[in-house]
Amino acid sequence: MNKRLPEPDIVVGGAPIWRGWLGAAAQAEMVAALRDVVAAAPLFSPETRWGKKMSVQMTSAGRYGWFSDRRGYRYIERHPSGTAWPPIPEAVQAVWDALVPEARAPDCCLVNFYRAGAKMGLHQDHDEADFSQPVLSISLGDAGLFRIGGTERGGPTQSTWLESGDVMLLTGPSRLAYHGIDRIRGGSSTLLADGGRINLTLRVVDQGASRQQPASSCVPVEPLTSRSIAKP
Ligand SMILES: O=C(O)CCC(=O)C(=O)O
Repeated sequence: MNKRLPEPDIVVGGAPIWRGWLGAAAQAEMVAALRDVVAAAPLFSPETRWGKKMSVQMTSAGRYGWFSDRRGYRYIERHPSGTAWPPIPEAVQAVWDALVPEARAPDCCLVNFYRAGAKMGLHQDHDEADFSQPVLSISLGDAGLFRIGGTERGGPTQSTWLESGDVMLLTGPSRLAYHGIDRIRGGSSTLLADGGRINLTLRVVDQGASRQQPASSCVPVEPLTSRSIAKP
């Protein structure tokens, strides 16, 4: 980790967490930018390989967006409507630049929206080409109970509430850790007028320039089993 960084407030399952990294004004600014993302690329509920709708609604910004249907989980270069994903908002990119300045630029910002009752089963973020690059998570709105284990399914796990403004990294030993969201604490934040939780994850999907290939051969188009979302 970069030596100039402030120490994280807590490390859970190997994942450093900076509590309240974003203050109230920065959170509001980010939500405003995300409204533009959602206007250009509306939220949708992906389907699992088993044909069940996920309880979390999603969209993306950047070159790639995360997508799932009966063919499996994968990154795609266009929103299901056919339009290109909008650019990653500057305020979001700025968090990456501040916390992981030595990492490659993210090419995907997955936007997850959890209403009360939504959750995300334990899974690995395993569909990116280079696991030396971190995944950076930003939480906004209602708190979410985050659970993280090891790199094998079924091992011991630890939990922590991720609150609005918290920023976390999946990096080093936690990069491939199983993780998920067990539940949302409705009414715990006033950031979003109608409640709910937004989670952003910035990711580097593509291979590095030294191993650059045409985009069509970098991004998996066949079903992937690695991101095994257990129970949406
Ligand atoms: O909502 C969260 O905090 C976790 C999101 C997540 O695990 C993912 O998008 O892969």
